[in-house]
Amino acid sequence: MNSRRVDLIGAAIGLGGRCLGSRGGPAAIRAAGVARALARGGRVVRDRGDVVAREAARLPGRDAGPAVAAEVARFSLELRAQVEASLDEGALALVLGGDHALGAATQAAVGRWARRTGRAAPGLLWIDAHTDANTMETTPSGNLHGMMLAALHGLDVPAFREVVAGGGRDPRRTVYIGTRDVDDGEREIVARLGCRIYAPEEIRARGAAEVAREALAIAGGSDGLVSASFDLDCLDPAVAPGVDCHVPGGLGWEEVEPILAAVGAWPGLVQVEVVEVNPEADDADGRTARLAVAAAALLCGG
Ligand SMILES: [Mn+2]
Repeated sequence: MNSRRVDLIGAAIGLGGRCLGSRGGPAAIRAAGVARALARGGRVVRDRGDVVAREAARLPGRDAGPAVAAEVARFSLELRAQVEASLDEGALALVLGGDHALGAATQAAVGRWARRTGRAAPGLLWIDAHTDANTMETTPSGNLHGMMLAALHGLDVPAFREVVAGGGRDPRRTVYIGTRDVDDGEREIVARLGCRIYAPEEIRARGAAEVAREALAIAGGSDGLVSASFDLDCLDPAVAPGVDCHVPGGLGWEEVEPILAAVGAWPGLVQVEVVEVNPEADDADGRTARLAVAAAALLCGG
């Protein structure tokens, strides 16, 4: 078992989502025992604490307005610095979320770390019901948690402009898994960029283990370096109700588990995150937070 250190970083943000509930995600995942689960798996865990988004006045309508954009940007620069520091120390950075807007910071941190150390941008496994590839022009909802991959892949999203600077990622090494809710504008963007999408039907038809192998080969490229972002809404809402956006037709835990295990066993894994846990929508017994703990343990090689 790899005894490499895991750095826990909470990303307490809900501003990028439909509601603010996801800001309680890191606390819920900690309360469900994430540190204990990682320690049981033989990992040395250091908790770097939470990066916390402040309140910001949201304008009615599709564009949440300048206060939200400014606070998302401020929060993201702080989170990006935490993840970069962790990568510089050779730890596996595990980020707990928090709405998925946090991905601009975490994935830009991976890209910046790679460039700074003379590497190509690592590949990215995006395990999510959504492609998160909208821009302000294409987004139906206006929610920033659906735009950060557009920004990371070089499209202009003003709120993330400074955050992704120097940290852009290679879309041909970005692979979506379990994705099934793609807006029209996103479909065009993702196809043009050349990202691979494994929808739930393909995973069921071919088997999760085979899809995981193929996805890791694409994302790994020639150097094998990858990061992984796991949105709990990849799972079916009947399995994981405690999320911000419920999309029917999702994967079962038995389908996601081998994928997370394969990612966690991948030697070139540099950063992972478990996001979109919304305790306000979860079962009374915290079922989704417990699944987030199990996912984190698998992603960290436990
Ligand atoms: Mn999602």
